Amino acid sequence: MGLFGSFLSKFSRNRASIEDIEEFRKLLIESDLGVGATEEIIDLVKKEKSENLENAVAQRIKSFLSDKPREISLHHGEVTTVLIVGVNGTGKTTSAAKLANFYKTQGKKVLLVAADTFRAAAVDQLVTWGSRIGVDVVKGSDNSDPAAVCFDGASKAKNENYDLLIIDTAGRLHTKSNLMDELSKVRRVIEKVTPVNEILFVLDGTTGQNGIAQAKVFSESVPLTGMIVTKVDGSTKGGIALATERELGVPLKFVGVGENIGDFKEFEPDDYISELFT
Ligand SMILES: Nc1nc2c(ncn2[C@@H]2O[C@H](COP(=O)(O)OP(=O)(O)OP(=O)(O)O)[C@@H](O)[C@H]2O)c(=O)[nH]1
Ligand SMILES: [Mg+2]
Repeated sequence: MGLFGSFLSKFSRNRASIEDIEEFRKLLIESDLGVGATEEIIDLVKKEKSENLENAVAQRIKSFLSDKPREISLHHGEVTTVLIVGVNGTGKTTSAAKLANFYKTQGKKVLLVAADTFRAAAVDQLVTWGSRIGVDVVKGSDNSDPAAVCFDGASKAKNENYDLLIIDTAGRLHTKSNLMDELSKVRRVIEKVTPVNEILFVLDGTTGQNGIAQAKVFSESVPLTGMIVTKVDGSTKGGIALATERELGVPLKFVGVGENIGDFKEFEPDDYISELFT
């Protein structure tokens, strides 16, 4: 049984001691749930009748979650455009490829755009994924304007009736305002061709509380519609994504659980909570 669940079942059997509560608090903080959520859960543990405790904690965690849709709704006969954004190294390119594969295996016609034009290696990385999964990739010449590559990709997707257009952007530090402006420009330019339906923020599950600040700044430049949390393998449970969703109301949509193309799933709140408890 996981630590979280074993604490809760202990608390529902016996009165929680001060030491146990402190240990539980430490565990919640280490899981990156954030101070606010941690204190709410600790208060429940102190107050709730023991036989209701697990249910009460599950309900409380649910109350942290957004009620915005988690599914990407594909519009029949039109291209659905997804922009992938985030700071450096969080797993954007891998997630773009995973997402492309996810829809390709559902029979959708998917186009990828390599808009990280600063590094030839970044373009090659996406092109390699594209050929492995059998998805077309649009790329520009080295150091070309990312917005121009996106424009070309959007035009191709629209003219050639793709179902889904997934655009991988360069990693950018949220503290660099010129890079954040570039992202707004990319969005504006794509929207000359077709609406941007989804802007997914890729959050590294191992990044700690700084993830919230990153997401906040990105959301000031472009309207985030969802998140992908990555590297939720090993001991990481993705608590930072929950904390970010609680703070910003941006729904977590997908979870990356490894480096392989299939290590990817839709986020299911009920499954997530029951995994915490088992
Ligand atoms: N364990 C694990 N590794 C992952 C996951 N997603 C991505 N990675 C790894 O994280 C590293 C960075 O992934 P990329 O997809 O290149 O990240 P990026 O955000 O595109 O990076 P930049 O373009 O440089 O900003 C690679 O070694 C990936 O294999 C995941 O879900 N689990
Ligand atoms: Mg990349």
